[in-house]
Amino acid sequence: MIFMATKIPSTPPTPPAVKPGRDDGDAVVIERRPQKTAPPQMYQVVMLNDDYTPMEFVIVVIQEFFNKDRETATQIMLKIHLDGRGICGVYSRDMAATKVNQVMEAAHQAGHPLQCVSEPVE
Ligand code: TYC
Repeated sequence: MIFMATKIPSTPPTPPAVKPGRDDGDAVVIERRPQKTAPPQMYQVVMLNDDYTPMEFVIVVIQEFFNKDRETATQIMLKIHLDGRGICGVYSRDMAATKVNQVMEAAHQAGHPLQCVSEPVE
């Protein structure tokens, strides 16, 4: 036969005394572990300056393929023109490669030497 306690004890059990600053032995320690899966490496699509591609063509390409408004596209184009290179967008590796191909294909079709590369973000 199984007997079970049916009464609530009149005095609740007193917790064991814990010396300040000491572990009482029952503490649950949750260890902070480093994240197991690193976030995916992202890639920036960098456009390069040249002396021949018309500024207007670059602006339109940046608007079309990188979804920038005309104002932003113009600023990016001018940065490339002045600095030699500029970031048009940051994407997953596949998407960055697609953007590079789209830009290179459009430039080739139009007969411009515009160059574009993708590189891992630091
Ligand atoms: N330097 C070009 C010119 O003066 C304009 C240009 C800007 C070309 C950006 C390429 O990625 C580029 N016509």
